[in-house]
Amino acid sequence: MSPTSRAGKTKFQIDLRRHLREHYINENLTHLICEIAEASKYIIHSISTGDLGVAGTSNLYGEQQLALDVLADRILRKRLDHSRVVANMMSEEMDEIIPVSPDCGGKYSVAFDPLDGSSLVDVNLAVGTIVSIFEGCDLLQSGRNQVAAVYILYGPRTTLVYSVGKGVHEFGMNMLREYTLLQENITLKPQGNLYSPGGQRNLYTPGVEAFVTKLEERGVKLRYSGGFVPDINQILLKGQGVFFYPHLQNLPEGKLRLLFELNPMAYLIEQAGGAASDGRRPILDLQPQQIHERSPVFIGCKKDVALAEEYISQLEDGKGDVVEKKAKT
Ligand code: AFP
Repeated sequence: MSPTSRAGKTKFQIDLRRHLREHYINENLTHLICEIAEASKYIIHSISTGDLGVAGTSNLYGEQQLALDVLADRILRKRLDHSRVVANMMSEEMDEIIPVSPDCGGKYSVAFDPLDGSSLVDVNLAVGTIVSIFEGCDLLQSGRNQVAAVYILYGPRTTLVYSVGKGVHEFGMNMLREYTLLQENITLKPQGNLYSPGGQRNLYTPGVEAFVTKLEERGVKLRYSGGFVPDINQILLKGQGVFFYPHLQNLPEGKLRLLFELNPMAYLIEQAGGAASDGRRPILDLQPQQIHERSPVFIGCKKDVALAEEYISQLEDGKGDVVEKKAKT
């Protein structure tokens, strides 16, 4: 939609549905993203009023499911199930893909983490919902094939960030519980001055240890909340920084899940001009072999991610000395 068509409107009056329509997004995809936004309103309610206890069940990873995990999962699944535009869906809380419609035409398949960081709710830290969207029925595709990614951050304010491949845009929930535009076309600088290091430092491998030491020598500030959504949101909205949950000596595949956490966030960060790598290749180029696959991740400013890859390449894959100038390209 041309800027003049926004004549007389402030950006805060541009709601999510209008923004999607301005970008001529397919009606079904617009409806799907708006349904995800609607579901978040019920998740917010469950966070502020729900039982913080355990649900007495565990997910495929053997992690205790909190009552909130199960509740948030049910809310999102119900919304997607009734949306009429979903073919298959897969939740981090479930063991297998949930078929919704055998007809793939014009429909989407969705992988989501309904409440990422849920263990932080009982200490009142920010948590989020992460959603990855593919066209058609196949969820075991490389992240490069996603057509959209969305996250909702339940923090001091509730915000929603999405991309359909035409930039990254942020919305805030207003008093009427509508999402209205806060920022458009969010971009990252080539290099940052904050880092978000996951995992235990004493278990870092030589390349990762050298990478972190280099960041610290550069005077980069440590910002880590234990929640992937707030930590990535901070990097996006500050326009700089690098998050990593690397391969560890005792955990070569790292901790974070490829389909539910890494693919959607890598899609958004690349759309914002950043990079996301498993330490050796782009996250979005990884071909998942099974739905609950994990991967190491270095995500954020391009030069910082490239520097991590250089140290890992030189010190772990035996490719000579660290030639930092290459990381500056
Ligand atoms: P939970 O969903 O089990 O709280 O894990 C959150 C998470 O998957 C991701 O949001 C964080 O970045 C990462 O784990 C934090 O892991 P550590 O607690 O090991 O730092």
